[in-house]
Amino acid sequence: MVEKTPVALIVSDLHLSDRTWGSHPDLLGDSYWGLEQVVRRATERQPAVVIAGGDCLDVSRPNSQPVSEFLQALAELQKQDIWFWYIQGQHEFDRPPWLSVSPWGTHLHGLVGEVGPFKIYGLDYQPTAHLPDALQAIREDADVLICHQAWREFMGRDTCQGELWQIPHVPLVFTGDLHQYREATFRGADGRDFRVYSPGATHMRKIDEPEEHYILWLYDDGTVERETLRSRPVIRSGPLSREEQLEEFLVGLPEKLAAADAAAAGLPEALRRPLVQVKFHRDLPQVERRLAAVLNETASLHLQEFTPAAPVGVIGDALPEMSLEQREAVVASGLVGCLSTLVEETDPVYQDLQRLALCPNVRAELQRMYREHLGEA
Ligand SMILES: [Mn+2]
Repeated sequence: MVEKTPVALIVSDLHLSDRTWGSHPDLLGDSYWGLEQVVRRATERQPAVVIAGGDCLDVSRPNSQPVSEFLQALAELQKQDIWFWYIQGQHEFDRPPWLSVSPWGTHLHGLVGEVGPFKIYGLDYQPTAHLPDALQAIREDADVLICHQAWREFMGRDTCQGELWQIPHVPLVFTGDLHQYREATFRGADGRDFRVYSPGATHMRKIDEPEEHYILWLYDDGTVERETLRSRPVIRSGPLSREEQLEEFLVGLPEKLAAADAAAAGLPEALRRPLVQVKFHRDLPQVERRLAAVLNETASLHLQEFTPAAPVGVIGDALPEMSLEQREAVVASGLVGCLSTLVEETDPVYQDLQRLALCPNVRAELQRMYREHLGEA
């Protein structure tokens, strides 16, 4: 069977930067590898255009390497006559956009790009106050929107800039900003149904983001297909409340590390180092030392301490229809363990609640989250 030729490769939140986590300088190269995979797959499948949905760069005052890597990627696409269209996210926002230093690539903001049967309209990140007008200004002949916003339907009421149903007339929307894959159908104010895709980021930018990452292929019949990118391996402990749970995790860890190493075959050297996230009850003794003894510097360790669970009577009574045994299991898993009984783990609300549950200072964390969602962090 002949493989269909895609019209466009769609990617978002490449966040080109040397390091992802200031706290873990041993983790390098994830964002460059994301871009490399994009160029490689575009080279193999030859879409007419690569479209980037914002946050191509991580900051609006980047150092030279991210810019230089992007220039090389664009030169490579130019050599093959694959267009590159982009919009800006809040992270990289500048006038003129950084990517305009390249002769290749088109800043699609406010323009309609015609490719295959599509007329694709680009909209840079808009602050809340400007979004309604910007949406109304989407050109009437456009049938695809590429944008970069926090939408209420995906991110919750308190942190959003707008609501997807406000988007006029286009039947297909791609949005950056949510570092998570989503696809859903919504009904617009005009009564039409339209499809929305969030490709998610190309790599993990925060410890609680999903470890799966994707690019999207758009075909001329309007179908969209996702393809998994390869990423640094991640091992997560789940909440460890009791000594037996910690012991079990430590015993099983070498096997998990071996599996992670096998899964990392073929990745660039810097990405083969797995990321190990361990959430533990603060009363468990010497957790870091015991983990370090097993890891022997072969992994990047992210520790998250949590505080004691409330007594069974407090949380247990509020849990719906569970046997005493199930309740005890949930309560023993701590505050974080309880969250998953109330909110789906894939729900962004879950991630926010989890952050708040694990942080030492709720007020400071809320302020940080507020700034992040405004794009000021
Ligand atoms: Mn982003």
